[in-house]
Amino acid sequence: MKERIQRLQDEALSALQQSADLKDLQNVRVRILGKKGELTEIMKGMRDLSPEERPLVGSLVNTLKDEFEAAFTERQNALQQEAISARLESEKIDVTLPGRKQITGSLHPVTLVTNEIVDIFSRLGFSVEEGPEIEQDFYNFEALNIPKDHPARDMQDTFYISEDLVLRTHTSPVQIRTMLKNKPPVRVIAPGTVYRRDSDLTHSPMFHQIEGFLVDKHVTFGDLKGILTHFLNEFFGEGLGVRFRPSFFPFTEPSAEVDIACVICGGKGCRVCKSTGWLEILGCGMIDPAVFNSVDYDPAEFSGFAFGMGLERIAMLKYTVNDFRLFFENDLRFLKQF
Ligand code: 2U9
Repeated sequence: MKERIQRLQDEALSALQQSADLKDLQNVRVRILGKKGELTEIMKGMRDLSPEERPLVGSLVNTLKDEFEAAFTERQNALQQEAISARLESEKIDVTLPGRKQITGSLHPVTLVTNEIVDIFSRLGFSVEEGPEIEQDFYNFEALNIPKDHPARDMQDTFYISEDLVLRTHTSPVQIRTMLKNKPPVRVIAPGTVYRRDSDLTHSPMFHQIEGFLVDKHVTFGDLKGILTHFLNEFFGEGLGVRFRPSFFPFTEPSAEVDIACVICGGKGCRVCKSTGWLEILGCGMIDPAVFNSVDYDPAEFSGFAFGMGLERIAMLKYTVNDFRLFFENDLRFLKQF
């Protein structure tokens, strides 16, 4: 029996040493200490031993068991360490390699000019208002003093959804909604998408506008000139040439168009300004009393001014973009330059 135990001890310890991985190691354990393991069999056989032999064999079995457990733990630790080292080796990363390029988006030039214009007017106390793009006839035309027979209402110029619903042709209905909700004084800037049935080299059926208006007691055309001149100097630079020319809009009286000295030639005359030295940049005027009547403001008590500009045109002049269609093509080679 003693020899059998001794043999088993040599065999078991050498099997542990030779096990190549953790699975192998577990198999050795089962083979020795499992339910039908060799050491288990020896222990079962102990009941057949004489009382004199039993303590000696018992002590040998216990020693074998302790040594086996100790060797098992040692080998297990060694194999686990080997597994970790192998994994570290196989998953090694070279931190000196260049990183993967992060592709970051950029703001669309129309968004950039919108943000800048909103910032300038925010500093003057204007707040931003928005409204629906599908608009009722009343807000888009009627309240703005655009009569039933006005050409702007023609099917040729406006997208009709039904007899009473249109895709808004300007952001002016936002101002009507604002005035119906608030009593003066009001100071609002309204950026947004607008739609017109126009599509050629310089027109898109969808484009962007920003309009502003201010209503209070004693507002004059002088206030309008002052605010817009300040805005244009902030946006295009100090000392910019600015001129106001008489014009006509149904919703303002008197009305004006504003020109700035050509941003390309500085006023000398070039292809962009068609040799005039000037570029038309926005429209404006004193809000027509008829508009005040439709929102229940008393034109005897209040006066105000309004202005509007096309944002694609502003972006073209600010960033010297010569083709209007670039704003709508979403070509990343163009967009990522901003
Ligand atoms: C209310 C009263 C008056 C807004 C105005 C203009 C002049 C104007 C155009 C510029 C180029 C539109 O994008 S564009 O085609 N706009 O010339 N807009 S006055 O006047 C208003 C607006 C709302 C209640």
